[in-house]
Amino acid sequence: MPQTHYRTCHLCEAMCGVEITTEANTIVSIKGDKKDPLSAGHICPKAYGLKDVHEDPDRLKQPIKRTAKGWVKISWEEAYAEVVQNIKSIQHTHGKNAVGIYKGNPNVHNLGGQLYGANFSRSIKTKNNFSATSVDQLPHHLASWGMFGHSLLTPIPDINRTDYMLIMGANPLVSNGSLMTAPGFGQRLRALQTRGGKAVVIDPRKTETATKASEHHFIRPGTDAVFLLALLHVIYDENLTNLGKLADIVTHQAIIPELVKAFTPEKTAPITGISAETIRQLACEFAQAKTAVAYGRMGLSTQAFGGVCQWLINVLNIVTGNFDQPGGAMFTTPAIDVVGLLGAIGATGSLGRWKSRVRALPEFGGELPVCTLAEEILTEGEGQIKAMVTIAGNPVLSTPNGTQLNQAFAQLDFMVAIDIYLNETTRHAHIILPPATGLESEHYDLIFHSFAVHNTAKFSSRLFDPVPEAKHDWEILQDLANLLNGEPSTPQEKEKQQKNLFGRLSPEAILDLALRTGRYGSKYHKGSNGLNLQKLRAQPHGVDLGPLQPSLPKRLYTKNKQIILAPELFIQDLKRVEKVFWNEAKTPDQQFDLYLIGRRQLRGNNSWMHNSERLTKGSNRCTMHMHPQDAQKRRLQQGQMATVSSRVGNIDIQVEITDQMMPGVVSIPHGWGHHYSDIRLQTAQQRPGVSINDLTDELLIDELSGNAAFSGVPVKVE
Ligand SMILES: Nc1nc2c(c(=O)[nH]1)N[C@H]1C(S)=C(S)[C@@H](COP(=O)(O)OP(=O)(O)OC[C@H]3O[C@@H](n4cnc5c(=O)[nH]c(N)nc54)[C@H](O)[C@@H]3O)O[C@H]1N2
Ligand SMILES: Nc1nc2c(c(=O)[nH]1)N[C@H]1C(S)=C(S)[C@@H](COP(=O)(O)OP(=O)(O)OC[C@H]3O[C@@H](n4cnc5c(=O)[nH]c(N)nc54)[C@H](O)[C@@H]3O)O[C@H]1N2
Ligand code: SF4
Ligand SMILES: [Mo]
Repeated sequence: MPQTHYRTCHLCEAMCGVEITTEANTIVSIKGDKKDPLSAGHICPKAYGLKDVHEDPDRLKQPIKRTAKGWVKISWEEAYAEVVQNIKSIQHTHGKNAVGIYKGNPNVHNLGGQLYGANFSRSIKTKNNFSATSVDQLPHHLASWGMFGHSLLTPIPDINRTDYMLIMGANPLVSNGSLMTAPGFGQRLRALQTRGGKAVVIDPRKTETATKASEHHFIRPGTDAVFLLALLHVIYDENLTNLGKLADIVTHQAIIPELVKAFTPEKTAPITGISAETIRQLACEFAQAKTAVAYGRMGLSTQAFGGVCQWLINVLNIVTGNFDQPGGAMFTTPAIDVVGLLGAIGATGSLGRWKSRVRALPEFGGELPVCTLAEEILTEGEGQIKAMVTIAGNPVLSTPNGTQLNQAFAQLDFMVAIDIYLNETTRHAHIILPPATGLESEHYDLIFHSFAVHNTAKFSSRLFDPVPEAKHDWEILQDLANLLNGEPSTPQEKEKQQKNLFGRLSPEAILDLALRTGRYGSKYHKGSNGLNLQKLRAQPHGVDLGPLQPSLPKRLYTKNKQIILAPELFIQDLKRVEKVFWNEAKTPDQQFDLYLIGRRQLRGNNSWMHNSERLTKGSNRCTMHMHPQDAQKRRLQQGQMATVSSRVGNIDIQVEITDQMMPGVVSIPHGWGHHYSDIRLQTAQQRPGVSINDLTDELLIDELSGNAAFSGVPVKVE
């Protein structure tokens, strides 16, 4: 008898509802769940990846250890003992900071990882914490921290109700939205256009989103800060500001016109490649639209002025009256308000409490920028990293100058990876601890419910039982934390341990507590409406909690519940913008005469789903896109191999000539490069591709936040 199971896909931020049919314990179909209140039936090709990962013969199910004779299976007890012994002895000899931690993207899509990750990190007590945040959205956090007082209080574009959407450095038609959980983005875009609205894309590539949008303009990579300053210049120049109901709670209003004064459309056009006329048109349209929202994502965060860009996006929304208003940028009111829970314990973010040892990059929210990880391992001296713990991350492929990190990992005294695959990063581990994953896990998205364009709550029970000896991420993290902490030796320690929820409760129990005491919880809403885990389990499609609602000033975490329109750190950083762009018009230098940018692909998920035949089959996708003019100049033909080099390295890659690229800019997807013979990724190795991060440069960063600047890496092509 076929059975039907409903759950939320945890692979990306879109949180699509899926309907999975099984027969005799085998998946026979995966479809979109039409009754899902958020995704209404939408899924992407990766949804079938749920089956592929579940059934993948290469997926690890038991701890393995690297020995002279290759990888051997060991018991959990043996693995734990060896991990704990090594971490303790290295910390004893070299100090706490000698152990580094890197947490990758799937942690954020994992209930247990989210709940237990911090507790685990505390048991290591290192300042060398790294994560994928600093190759991704760190500038968003910085802007929120500076302006709203909480690094996670993230404004979300209310795409369902807006009349005008300015999309910069994002390709939601492929990515399905990021810091904007918006499954079925294409449909939402069509609905926006059908109701007479307009979507404008600013991107150095005419992306899938740009093709469907109302208008697209090429921009020279890395110059968005200047473009945004010019938009604001016009808006002030033409008296188009209108703060509306926020006027009384926004500080520093007078300083913005001063800051943007010099950035005239005429002066900035040669820098950005967007004409003065277009800038004027876009600024007026945006400010005069009934409702409008500016949204900037990866392409804006991962550039040298990522922080400034995300700040200016917020400023643009605020000064045009498009903030905390339907159709503008709004905050969610989720069933479990992670932002509020962290706020209640004062965990609102931090900057620069300590610096990295080698390059003196600032701490942010307890982490250091990952672009400095390799040098922290390679540079000798006190505080050098001697051991690593990686958790659901593949930084050899996902962080700048992966070649260097690959070398650095190879010389560690000890490394343990909590991961489901033996891949480019985990091959350096001495021990790999593989968790149960995906369809074997219960799931509630703590993070992306908070970033969604509509409020819902959805719980997924597990579909399959993992192998009997399996452990979930949270169990591994908690077991290791307990072993590292040891038995409490003083009454105070004992009391502290007893108070620690994570020592006593399962993820489901914590989830239930958080739901019951949350905004819609059964503690406050008696009768049938109040949420708790039992109620949510009984609603397999999830529950609809309504559209985004205005919530200011209550939600702010700043001192007087005010929005700080121009935080000092951004005012200061504008000097760097002026220095770079006013002094030397930003043109590539003579040796590296092209700009390199990235390209996400619909049938890929960062680096780790290429072992699915279904997602990788067909013609080679790891290609370099290049404008016909640039190809002609270099006498390159369609499909030919070319060598691309940057300051840090070079790769050979097939050329795809397309006028969808801005002249002078080339694009390569990330997450490829599965060519090591000792990795257990049999399908991926048939189409290994090459890694763009063997070209990206660990020295190219947003100096303010420490975030990697992937956008616009200078390269040459031969
Ligand atoms: N050049 C360039 N580089 C980029 C980007 C770019 O656009 N351009 N994008 C950046 C962005 S946005 C991100 S988020 C990062 C991602 O960077 P990472 O997080 O470092 O890399 P992923 O490819 O997501 O690797 C995920 C790892 O988690 C493992 N995994 C999967 N599921 C589970 C699970 O349930 N439990 C555990 N323990 N492990 C699991 C996989 O096997 C894999 O090893 O890459 C960044 N790198
Ligand atoms: N299919 C698929 N979906 C995914 C992922 C995946 O790997 N595959 N990854 C997930 C993750 S971890 C994330 S963080 C999100 C990211 O979600 P998005 O941010 O929507 O994804 P990207 O495709 O990286 O979009 C970045 C865009 O910025 C453009 N760009 C590059 N440089 C510049 C610049 O200097 N200025 C401007 N204006 N644009 C620039 C690029 O051409 C690209 O179109 O996607 C998520 N969804
Ligand atoms: S868009 Fe994301 S959440 Fe939706 S099916 Fe695809 S991978 Fe899963
Ligand atoms: Mo990401």
